[in-house]
Amino acid sequence: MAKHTYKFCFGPWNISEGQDPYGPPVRTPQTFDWKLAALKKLGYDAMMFHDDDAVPDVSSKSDAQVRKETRELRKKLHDAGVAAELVAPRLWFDPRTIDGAYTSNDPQCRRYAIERSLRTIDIANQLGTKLIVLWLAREGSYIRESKNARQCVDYLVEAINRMLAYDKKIRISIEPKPNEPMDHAYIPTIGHALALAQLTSDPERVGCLIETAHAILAGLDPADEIDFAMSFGKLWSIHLNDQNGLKFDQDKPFGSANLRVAFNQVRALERNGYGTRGEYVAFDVHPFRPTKPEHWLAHLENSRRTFLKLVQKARTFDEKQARALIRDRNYADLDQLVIEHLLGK
Ligand code: XLS
Ligand code: MG
Repeated sequence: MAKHTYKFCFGPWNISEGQDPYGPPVRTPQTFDWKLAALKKLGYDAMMFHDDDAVPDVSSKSDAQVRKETRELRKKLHDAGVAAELVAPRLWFDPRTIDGAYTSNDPQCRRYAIERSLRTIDIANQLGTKLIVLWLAREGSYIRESKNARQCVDYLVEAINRMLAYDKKIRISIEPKPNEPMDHAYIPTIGHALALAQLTSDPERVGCLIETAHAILAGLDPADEIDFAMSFGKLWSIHLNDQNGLKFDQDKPFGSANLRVAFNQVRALERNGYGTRGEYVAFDVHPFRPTKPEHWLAHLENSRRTFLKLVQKARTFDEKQARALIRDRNYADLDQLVIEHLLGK
């Protein structure tokens, strides 16, 4: 197995304030500068951004103002020695995307979504990254009869084609999630994302991003999603976290709910050489709501710690014995081999 080192990343939204649908924030927001300093202190390598993490209220600002603020951010990142991994348009907050962004029934709203995405590309270019992420949050339906799903696939392809034509060098990673905030999303899994890529004008530049919790919410094993995406050479970023079954999107620390599922994700990343082509390991994790401000970074520190320990577990797993048990079709002992390896001495 490859013995490369990994590079780590998180986004400003991962130092969150604890709001949920039933209660307000419970921690006072920190400034961007504080978050960048925290990222440095934790020894992470890169930060990921939504367009409005880079330029707050991006939609209400002129092109010149957006360029100016992005330039200032670029300098901050440069001075801190921190890379920008990716930029994602945060389309799901704006009133114009209330019924979907690229797949809204209203042509003006669809136009807004595309124009905002092109601006995201400008921001990414200025920050020195060619990776654009699309979490297709509101591209789905609350009730099926409200939209034409066949038409919506065409809308998604049209939006992606506009982005690909706007900049011939960008790559787009689709981050699928099966539900929430919608009842059902149009692109729920990696298979859907990669199939959609084939309909676009440049399939080579359309790949995916797997988030552990989203795969689990789709009833899938994230390790299999990793192997599938990497068979196509299309896993360009990953959001590791955890999820305790079919609930709301929990974004727990990596390995928190199911260590074995986490181990298998690391094993899949290892066997496919994830990271050797410059990809980052990002943790899309959130602090538990009761977290005190003085413990605010623990979920990020702990997720990386667990990840690195699982890398060691993947590298020291007795592959020879596993192969022998597989040959003998002795899956009971293979199961126990994994359990005892994870339990340690
Ligand atoms: C939300 C998504 C989001 C993306 C980037 O669940 O994970 O945070 O990672 O838009
Ligand atoms: Mg994510």
